[in-house]
Amino acid sequence: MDDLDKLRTDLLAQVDAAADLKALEDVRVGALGKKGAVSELMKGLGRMDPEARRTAGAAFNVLKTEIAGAIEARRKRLEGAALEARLAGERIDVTLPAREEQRGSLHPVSQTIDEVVAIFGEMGFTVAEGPDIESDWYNFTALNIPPEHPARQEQDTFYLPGETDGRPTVLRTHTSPVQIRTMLNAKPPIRVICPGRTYRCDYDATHSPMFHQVEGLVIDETTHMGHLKGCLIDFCRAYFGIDDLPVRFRPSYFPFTEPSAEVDIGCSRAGGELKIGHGGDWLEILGSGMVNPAVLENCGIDPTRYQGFAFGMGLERIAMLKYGIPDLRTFYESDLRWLRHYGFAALDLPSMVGGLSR
Ligand code: 2NM
Repeated sequence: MDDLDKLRTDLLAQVDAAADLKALEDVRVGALGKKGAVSELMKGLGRMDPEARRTAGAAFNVLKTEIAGAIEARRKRLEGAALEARLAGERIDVTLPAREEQRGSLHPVSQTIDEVVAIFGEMGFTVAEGPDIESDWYNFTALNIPPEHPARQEQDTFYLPGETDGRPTVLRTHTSPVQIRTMLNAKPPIRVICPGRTYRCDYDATHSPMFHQVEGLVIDETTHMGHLKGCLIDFCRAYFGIDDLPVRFRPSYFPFTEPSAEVDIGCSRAGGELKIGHGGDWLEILGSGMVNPAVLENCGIDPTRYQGFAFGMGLERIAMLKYGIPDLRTFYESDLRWLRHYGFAALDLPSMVGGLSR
């Protein structure tokens, strides 16, 4: 039985020495597997005489049970240790500060549209929209822009292939076609503003082939130039947030308005730096005028009964002036650092682009 004791000691030492589950399984196969040391002993029982077989069999079974028990105990230890190691590796520190959430904000152009819409919304205007692709009748003819006018030339206007309603097709060069459509479809009184994309063949630091405009239109029986002046003075002061901002109306010419006036606001250019407000200098900010009776006629509105005023401004331009943005082209470069810098905090109000429509 010395041999059996030695085997027992040897196998228990192997079990103790197994450093991981894989090594332990090798030990199990070497001891209890089909050709394992203990199994080989069992096979020898058949060659013994009955008396010896009974004693040896009992001893082998005790050994087998002991080794199996030791392996099982060792397996539990190793599994526990493996779990501990995994948990330690996956431990997270729940007291660490949370990562800051990346918040989106409205593009400065959208925010400026919202601001302008909110100001005119207070005055009772609704928002009207129309297609970017127009026939030259809506974009030029209805607006009393003559066939030989330079704005109609290919140098200034994007003409698209094909005709629309039997007329040349253009990308609208202003949002005035929306006002033409409004006059054709609605009865006065009319009070709309039309923000949207516009297109002209032009590209430098202050011109982009695609840019945005807001135009406005008011038509009623008694609307006169005093309304135009009051409305636009209020708008300039509200938009720039200066209650006593100087506003000046300077005679001008547009085919679609008569009389026409350019609107300037007070500013100072002392030391080469532009400051909006008081200062003795003037800065052009929008165009305006009383709607030309010929335009009313083109839109089926009786000019002997109705009159009105209209105005238009470049959105990027008024955004650049208010927020000190020096280059128009940066509006469309999608540079995240620029957008974060000028992309101000999200408004409390939901975006009103398209949201004040009738
Ligand atoms: C401007 C300046 C002056 C204008 C006129 C019209 C319409 F359709 F009523 F005739 N829409 N927009 C207008 C008038 C636009 O932009 C500088």
